[in-house]
Formats: sequence, C-alpha cells, structure tokens
Amino acid sequence: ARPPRGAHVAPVRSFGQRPEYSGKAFADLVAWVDETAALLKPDNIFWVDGSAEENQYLLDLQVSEGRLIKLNEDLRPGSYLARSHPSDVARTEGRTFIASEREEDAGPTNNWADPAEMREKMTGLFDGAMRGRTMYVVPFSMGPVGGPLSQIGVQVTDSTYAVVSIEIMTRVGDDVVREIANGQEWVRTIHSVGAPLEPGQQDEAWPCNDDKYIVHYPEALEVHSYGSGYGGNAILAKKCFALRIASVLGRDNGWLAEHMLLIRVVNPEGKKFHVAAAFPSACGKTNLAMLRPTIPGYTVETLGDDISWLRPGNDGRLWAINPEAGFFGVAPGTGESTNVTAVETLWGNTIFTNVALRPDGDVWWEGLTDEAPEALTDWQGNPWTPDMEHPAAHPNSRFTVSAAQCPQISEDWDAPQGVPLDVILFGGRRATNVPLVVEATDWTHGVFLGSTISSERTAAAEGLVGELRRDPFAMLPFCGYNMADYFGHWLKVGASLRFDRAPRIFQVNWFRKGADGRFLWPGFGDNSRVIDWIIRRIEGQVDAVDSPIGRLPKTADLNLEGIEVSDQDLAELFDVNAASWAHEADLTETFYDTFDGRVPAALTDELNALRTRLEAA
Ligand code: GTP
Ligand code: SPV
Ligand code: MN
Repeated sequence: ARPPRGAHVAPVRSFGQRPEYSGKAFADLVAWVDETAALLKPDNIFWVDGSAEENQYLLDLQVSEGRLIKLNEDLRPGSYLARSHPSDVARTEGRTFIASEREEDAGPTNNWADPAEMREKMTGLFDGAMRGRTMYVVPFSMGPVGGPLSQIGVQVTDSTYAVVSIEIMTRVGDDVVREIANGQEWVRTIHSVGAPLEPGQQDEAWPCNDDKYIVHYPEALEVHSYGSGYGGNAILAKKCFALRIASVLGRDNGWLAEHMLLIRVVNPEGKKFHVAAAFPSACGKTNLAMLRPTIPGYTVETLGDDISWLRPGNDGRLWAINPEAGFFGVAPGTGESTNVTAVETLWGNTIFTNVALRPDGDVWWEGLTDEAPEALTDWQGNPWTPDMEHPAAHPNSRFTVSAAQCPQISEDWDAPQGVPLDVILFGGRRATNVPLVVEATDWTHGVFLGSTISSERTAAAEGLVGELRRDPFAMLPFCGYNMADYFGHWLKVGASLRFDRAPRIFQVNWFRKGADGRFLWPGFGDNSRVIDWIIRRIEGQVDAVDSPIGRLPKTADLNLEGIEVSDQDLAELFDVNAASWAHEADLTETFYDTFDGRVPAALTDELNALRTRLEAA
C-alpha cells in the first residue's frame, strides 16, 4: 500500500541511512563509497534500500522538484512522465568506450580507450561533478538475489530518475548489501549527469552535459558514465553491466550474455518450448516477448524482453535467465492492435519518458490509438496538434514498468536456475533479401547466421535512421570484447552442449518489404505462425526445403488461416535471389576482413560454402 500523498514531508523513518554489516567485504564497499564521494563531492550521500516507502518518497521528491509529472491518478495510477533534455534521448554509441588493457581485446567494432588514460580523464570529469546534489548508493542484483546465475553490483548516481528506474529494472535492496558483506563479487559503477550546481543556481528539470562518456573497464569490472541521464547510458545495470561487462564474464567462465528476449511457448498438445531471440534495438524484442498468438491452440508466456544470460547446464542443455526485473520498452508503435499485452502492462505504476501528455493527465504516443487526440503537449512540453509535422512522442520514447505487472508473465520468469532453451532466433530489420524464416543446418551454421545479421538503423541510438548496418547477434553496441573472439566463444559454448540437446537456430525477418514499400508480412501476433512452423519443425512434424542460405518452409506447411497474404507476397517473402546474396556474401567478407584474421575458420568456411551453394543455384 502506498503511503498517503505528502507523507514524505514527515517520513516515518529517515531515508538514506547506511545499513550496517560487519567484516572486510562490507568495509571495502563503504571505503569505495567514501572514496567516490570524496571525488564527486556531493552534498549528501543516500543509501537506497529499495522499500516501497522510500520509492514513493523519491517519486514525490521529483514531482516537487519539477523533474516528473504525476499522471492522472484515476486514469494511470502511480505513474509519471519524465521529459529529457532534447539532446539526451538515446544511447550515445560514439561516446561509449571499452577500456580493456589491450586494444585488440576491444576489437574493431568498439571504441577502445587506454584504461589508465581514461581513468585520468574520468577522474577529472568526476571531480566535483555532484556538487549541490545528492549521491545515491544503489545496490542491485541482476537475477534473483543469491541465484546461481545472478550477479550483483552497486551504482552510485546523482540522478533520482535513474534511481527509480533502476528500482524497476533490477532488484534493489539491503539483501544485496548482505550478499556483498558475505563476500560475493560485485561490479562497481559510477554515474553522474555531469551538472554540478553552484550555491543558489537554478537546476534544470533534466540536467545533463554535452560532453558524454560511457566507459567500461572489463578487467576491473567497473563502469564510469558521465553526462547522460537516458536509458542504457544511465541505468548501468542494463547494457553496461548485463551485456558489456557480463559478456566478458561469460567469455571467461563459459557462458553467454545476450541481447535476447525470452519466452515460453505452449503448443496445442500442452508441450512447453523456450525460445530466445536476438533482434537489434527497436526491432521487435518487446513485441515478440509479449506475443499474443493469432492462431488457436498456442499460448505464449513472457520471461524477458531484452537481455538473456545463457549457461550450459549439467544436462547438456543451454539454460537461460532474464537478469532484469522490468521492461524499458519503446512506446511508439505500442497499441491495442500491435502489442495489447504491453498496453495492459502499462495500466499503472509506470514511468514514461518523452511521450506526449493528454489534457486529461494521461499519456499518448504515435500508434497507441489510430487517431491522435485533438490536442496534446508534445514530448518537449509544447502544445501539439495532429496537423504538425513532428511526432508528439519522441521516436525513442519509452516506458519503464515492472515485469511482474505483465498479464502473461510466466510463473518461472524469476526462477533462479532459469529455463532450458529449445530455440534461438536471430533477426533484424531488412527490407530486402532476408526471408521470413530460415533454419540453420547446424550450430556452426547458426553462429554464421548470427554473425552476419545486419539491420536498418533505428532511433534507439544516435545516427541516421534507416541506414543498413552490420549488427552481429544484435550485439554490435553491446559486446564488451573483440567480436571475432565472441563468435569463437559461441562456437565453444555450442561444443560444450550435448549435440542433440543444443537449441536449434533460425533466422527471421518480420520487416521484408515489397517493391511498393509496404511490409509483406503482417507481423506482431501473426509472428506466431512462424513460431508454429519452427516448433513443428523441431518436433519433426514438417519437412523443410534446402536453399543456398539454409532451410526454408514449404509454404503449404505455414498456417495462414485467417490472414490475407497473396501468393505473390508469399513468394517474395521467401525469395532467395542468388545475385543479391552473392553481393551480401561479399559484404560479409568485407566485414570479416575488418577483424584482421581473427574470425574463426569455421565461419570463413561457412562463407565459402555459402558462395559455392549460391554459384550452383
Ligand atoms: P529495444 O528496447 O530498443 O531493444 O527494442 P525492441 O527490440 O524491444 O523493439 P520493440 O518490440 O519495442 O519494437 C520496436 C518497433 O518495431 C515498434 O515500433 C514496433 O511496433 C515495431 N515492430 C515490432 N514487431 C514488429 C513486427 O512484427 N512487424 C512490424 N512491421 N513492426 C514491428
Ligand atoms: C536498446 O537500445 O537496446 C534498449 C534501450 O533496450 S537502452 O536501455 O537505452 O539501451
Ligand atoms: Mn534492447
């Protein structure tokens, strides 16, 4: 139960007190916090305990400071709107660095920086960066606290918005401090928006700095983030820790940290299958994670929508957990007809960022309803009407909501041991070439498919939207080490599985377009038709047709009952044009060449075999 409004004025307890534990490990934590505070020079230190009362206090505080807008309690209970600075709206990949000891360990796809130089640089930026602000100390767990696949960390931050976001996205609390005190290894992360306040200086609603640095020290298990308050730049447990740092932990310990959603599919016979899927940012993970099948007999349960940690089990299978506790999802395009599960998840207790505000105190974004309301306040706080050129919500506007609030969340979504994987999907946003679905012939071919994923750029990161770029395994911006070594690690993990128990790998593309520019496939709930074929395939119920790029469905085996897909569209959806694929193979070679011979021979062999098959086609 939430305390009555205004309760924070006379709190029942004093918030922010340091918990007390004995022993060296806890003393090390305190020493690190003190050292960090000595450098960043905040006015106060606030230890976050993750309680509901404290959370409400932090939300109310931000409302009173003008950082959050409280939404209409009757329409959207317990929910808030944040408006970022217009320059701070997405991850800044150009300002993201892997500061590994050796440059070759970062590889050509990452920005490398010398860790000693970077520490000096960051020390300079951090010095006094929290003046006039409170430094929050946020202990968090990725995965259930104490779980066998879980990892813990601490983020210090001067952003109250980051604190309440981390509280939704991870497990925050004193029980994490207890784990640290018990000697559990933890990741040290420092975040500052880089906007110290002089005495009497008027604050901004969304302070940030034009100079941004998101720096990872993989050997030291540390992250430094400066200048941004948005998403993956500021919620350091997410992309910085659970992908970039965790991928390095996985490399060194035989597991995988992946940019993957995770679902359980129950087929008409009641049999359960677990599917993980890697799609680049803003390419449909949250949507597939919340799939409502349009074909009868199937149900889908949500386990995770963005990150999966995969570990070989003693049984020779690959086990997966979702290390997060919430969804940080793209708002635009989320509506009754596309993702009704998300719409239902967002009924309340949600933080919205950069969406539009309705006159009645509720929120709106493009795609929530077919028609825009007559008058809105846009994401920057200006009056907006439907005749305006620019969208009311920013294209990368987001919702932050607890996973437990999803109506189709699986009862096993927080099972500490995870779930055994049956299927892995790789996908991207491709208007041409890539068929609706292709099955890999074996694990190595599947790794080849993953390594060749490319996708049209989206608004989730800075850059030109629509431009095609390589995004292997959907991990281009998130792999914390040399991508070629990462390909090799995937081969190694596959070899450590029992050959007949390894997940089967498929490539999918919901985004193929006809010559007239329209999507050939209805997508969303109808993607269940592709999942259905995949499951019947692994159950040995249907055959496939060999093509140069992998196995394709016989179109008669696809359940298309109830949708209109013309024969011509269907043919186009599965068309494999030898000439364009030969060009695609050339581009893959060019991409592989950027790794200076480090790409595993098994993958260059796959590329040669693809070319041979294309020539014979
Ligand atoms: P991140 O949170 O950035 O990692 O994104 P995501 O991969 O979770 O993508 P999300 O599910 O939020 O989808 C991003 C955009 O793609 C939204 O605008 C969706 O409406 C759209 N989208 C998702 N699935 C489909 C589909 O099957 N077909 C089409 N045409 N669009 C889709
Ligand atoms: C993505 O860009 O893949 C996201 C959003 O999920 S962020 O947390 O900002 O990385
Ligand atoms: Mn993502």
